[in-house]
Amino acid sequence: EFGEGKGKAERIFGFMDVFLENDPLSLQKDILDHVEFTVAKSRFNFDDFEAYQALAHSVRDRLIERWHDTQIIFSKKDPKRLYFLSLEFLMGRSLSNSVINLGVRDQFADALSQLGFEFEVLAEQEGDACLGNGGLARLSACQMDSLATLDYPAIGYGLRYQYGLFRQIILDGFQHEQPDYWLNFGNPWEIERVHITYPVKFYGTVTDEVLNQEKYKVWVPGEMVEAVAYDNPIPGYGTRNTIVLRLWAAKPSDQHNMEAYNTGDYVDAVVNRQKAESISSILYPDDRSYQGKELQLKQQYFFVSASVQDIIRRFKDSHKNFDEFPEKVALQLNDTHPSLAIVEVMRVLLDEEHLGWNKAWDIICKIFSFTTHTVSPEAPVKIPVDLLGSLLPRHLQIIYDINFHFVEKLKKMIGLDYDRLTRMSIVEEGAVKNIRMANLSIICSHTVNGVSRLHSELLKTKLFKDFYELWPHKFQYKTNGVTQRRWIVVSNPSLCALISKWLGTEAWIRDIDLLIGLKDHADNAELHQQWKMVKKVNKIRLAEYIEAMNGLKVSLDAMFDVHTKRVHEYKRQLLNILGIIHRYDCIKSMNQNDRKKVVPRVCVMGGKAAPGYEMAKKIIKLFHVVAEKINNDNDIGDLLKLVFIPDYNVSVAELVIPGADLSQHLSTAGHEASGTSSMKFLMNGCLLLATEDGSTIEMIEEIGQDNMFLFGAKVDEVPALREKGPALKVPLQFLRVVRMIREGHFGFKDYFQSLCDKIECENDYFLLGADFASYLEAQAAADKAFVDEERWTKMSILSAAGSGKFSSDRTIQQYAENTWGIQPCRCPF
Ligand code: CR1
Repeated sequence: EFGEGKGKAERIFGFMDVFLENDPLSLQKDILDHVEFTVAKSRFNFDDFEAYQALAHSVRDRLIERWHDTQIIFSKKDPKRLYFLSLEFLMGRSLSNSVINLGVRDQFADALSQLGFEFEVLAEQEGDACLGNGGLARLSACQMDSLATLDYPAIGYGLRYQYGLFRQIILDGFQHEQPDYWLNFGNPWEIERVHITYPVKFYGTVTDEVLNQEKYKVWVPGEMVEAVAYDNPIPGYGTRNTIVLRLWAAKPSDQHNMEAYNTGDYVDAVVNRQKAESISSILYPDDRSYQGKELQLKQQYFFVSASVQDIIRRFKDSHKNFDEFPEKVALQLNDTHPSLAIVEVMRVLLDEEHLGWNKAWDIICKIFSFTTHTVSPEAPVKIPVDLLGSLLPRHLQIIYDINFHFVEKLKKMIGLDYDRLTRMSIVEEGAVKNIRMANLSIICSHTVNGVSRLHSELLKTKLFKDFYELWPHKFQYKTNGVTQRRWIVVSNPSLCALISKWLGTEAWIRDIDLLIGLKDHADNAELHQQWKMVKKVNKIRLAEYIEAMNGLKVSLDAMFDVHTKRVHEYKRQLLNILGIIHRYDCIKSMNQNDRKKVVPRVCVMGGKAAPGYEMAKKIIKLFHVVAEKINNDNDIGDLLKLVFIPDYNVSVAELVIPGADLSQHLSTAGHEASGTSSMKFLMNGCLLLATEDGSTIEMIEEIGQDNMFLFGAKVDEVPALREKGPALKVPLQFLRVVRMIREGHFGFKDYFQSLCDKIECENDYFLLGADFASYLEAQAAADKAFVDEERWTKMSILSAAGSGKFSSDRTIQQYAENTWGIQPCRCPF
C-alpha cells in the first residue's frame, strides 16, 4: 500500500491538511451538524449537555483526522513501537485537554460564544473517565500524553471497565461506595471497533500433537470470549501526532458453545453467554492488593491476550518472520498486573508460531521491560498455582518450564544456595503453592525500573536484592513525572498565562526545563503581585466549590492547607488529623491577644479508602467528627476550618491543586515509591510539607530545603525507631490528642479505640508518635513563613521554577532512550 514511496501518502497529506478547517464558521457548522445528526436534536433547540456532546464530537473528528495521519506515517516508516500495557488508566476528562493539545481551544471558544454557549460551562458537563485507582493509573495517563507530545510511536493497552472506580459518598461522616456507571451518558471520546476483535480462551486442557514429526502442545479451551477494541485518541501538544489508547471490552463469543444452543435451553444459553461481559465490567477498587482472585486473573489475561494478538497481527502485517520482532516491538509492563503477557507471547511463539524454545526465549528476553510501583514487601502479587492451572493450564506449564531453565542456570551461577534459590524461584512452595509475578517479570525482562531514586535503592538493597546481585545491569530507575499540559495549562490557565508572559514564550509547555527561567524574577515585586493575584483567583474558585459542596464559607485570607490522595495508613492522613486536633487544642487555650497571631487555616482533605479497608475508613470518619466539632465552635471562627472534599478524582484535583497554598505528603519514609501529586502541587507554586520519602528527596535537590517544610524520620532511621517499639518516647502532646479521641471528645468513642490502640498501644508501625514533634515543628515553620507574604511568594515561585525535573516528558524520554530503544517518528507538518 505504501510501496509507491513518495507518491500516494504524500499526495494524501496535501489533501488531508485542509480536510477540517478551524475557523469559527467551519467550527460552528461542525458543531451544529453534530447537534442535528449525531445528537439528533434540532439545531434550534439544544441544551448545555447536548451542546457538549456535539462539541466533543467535533473535537473527536479532528483527533481522528490526525490519528489517521499519524498512522500513515507510522505504517510507512515502520519504527520500533512501544506497547504500554497497564490495567489502569485514570484519564479524567478529555475535552479541555484535547482542544489545548490540538491548539484549537480559543477557536472553539469563539465559535461557541457566537452560538451563545460558554466553553467552560460545556466542559463542566463532561464526566471523568476513572478507569484506575490512584498514582499508578494517573501516571499512565500522564505518560500517554508525553508519548504523544514527544512523537513516540506508541500504543497504550488496557481494559474498558463498564464500572470505573466507585463514587465516594459521605453520609454522616462515613464513606459509602456507589457504582460509577460512567458510560450511562455515552462516551464521545472512544471509537468502537466492531471489526477489531480477538477470541480469548480460558480453562480447558492441554494435549500433545505431532506436526512434521515435531511434538506440539495444543490448548483446547473450555471457555471463549471475544475482546472488542475501543480506541481513545491521545493528541500530542505542538505536534500533529496523535496516538491511541486501545481498551478492550469483553463480549460473548460466537465461536464457541454453539452446541449449547442446539442441545439445551436457548434462553439459558443466551443468559450464560452474557456472563462473558462481566470480565470487563468492574475495576477492582483496592490499589494495593491484587491477590489471587479469579475474576481479577481473568481480567489480566483477557486484556493481555487481546493486546498480544493485536501486536503480533500488526507485526505480521508487514514482516515475513519473527527475526525482526525485537527490533520492532517493545513491551512495557506497568507493574505486575500485565505480566502474563510474557507467558502469552511465549505461548504464541511456541505453540502457534512453532519457533522452538531457544528462539522464543531469546525474543522474550529482548522485548519486555518491567516497572514496579510499590515498596511494600506484602504487595508483590502471587497467584495460587491451582487457580492459574485451572484457568490457564498451558500458561502454568510454560511458567514451570521458564522456572526450570532459570533455576538450572542459577545453580550454575550461585551454586546450591538453597535459601537463595528458594527466594528467587518463580514458584513459591508451601501449603499453598504460588506463582510470584514479580520474580517472573524480573527474570524475563531486560530492564527493571523503579519510580524514584530512593525506590530503586530499596529495590536493589531490599525487595529484589537477590536479583540485583545476579543482574545489576537490569536495574534502572526513572523518577516519575506528570504532564504540565494537564496540570498547569488545563487546570490553571491564569498561572499558565503568567508563566508564558514572564518567560516571554509558551515553549515551556513542551520544554519544561525553561521554567527555571522564573528563578531570575523570584524577587521581582511586579511578578509577586501578579503571582499572588493568580493564587487568589484559584483560591476563590476552590472556595466556591467548597461552599457548593459542603455549604461552608471559608476565608480567602486563610492558608489553604491541602492533603489529597488515596487514604492509607502509610500516607498518614491520621498524622494530619492529630496535628489539627493539637492546633485546635492550642487555640482553645490561648487568650484573645495570642489568637491574633494564629495563622488561620482551611484544612482540606480528600481521598478514597478501599471499600474493604477498615482503618482507612475510620480515618475518614475521624476527620469528619473532628471537623464537625471545630467548624461548629464559634469561639474558633475562621482560625480553623476543616473541609472534606468527597469523591476526589482527576477533575476535582484540577480544581483543588491550583488553589492550595500548602500541601502535605506525610508517608512514613520508605513507603511511598515515588508520589506524584506532590509534583502537581509544586508546578502550581504550592509549598510542600513533607517527609523525605520517594521523589521528595529529588525535589529537595531541585528547589532546596529552604523552600520546603521537611520533617520526620529518614528512611535509614526508621528500622531503629521501629525496633524500640513501645519503649519509644513519644511527646506529651501526642498522648494528649490521642486521649482526647479515646475519651470521646469528638464522639464515636468506641469506634475509634482500635485506631488509637494501633498508634499508642500496639507498635505504631507507621511511626506517628515518633514523628509527631517534628511534624508540629514543620507546621509551625509553615505558619511563620506564611505570615511573611513576600517570603512565601518567593518560595512559591521557586517551587514552580524548580519543578521542571518532574515532567513526564523527561521520564518518557529517559524510558525511550535507556529502556525501550524507540525513536520519535513525527508527522511532517
Ligand atoms: C505508588 O504508591 C507512585 C505511583 C506511580 C503508586 C506511588 O508512590 O507515585 O504508584 N503505586 O508510580 C500504586 O498505585 C498500585 O500501586
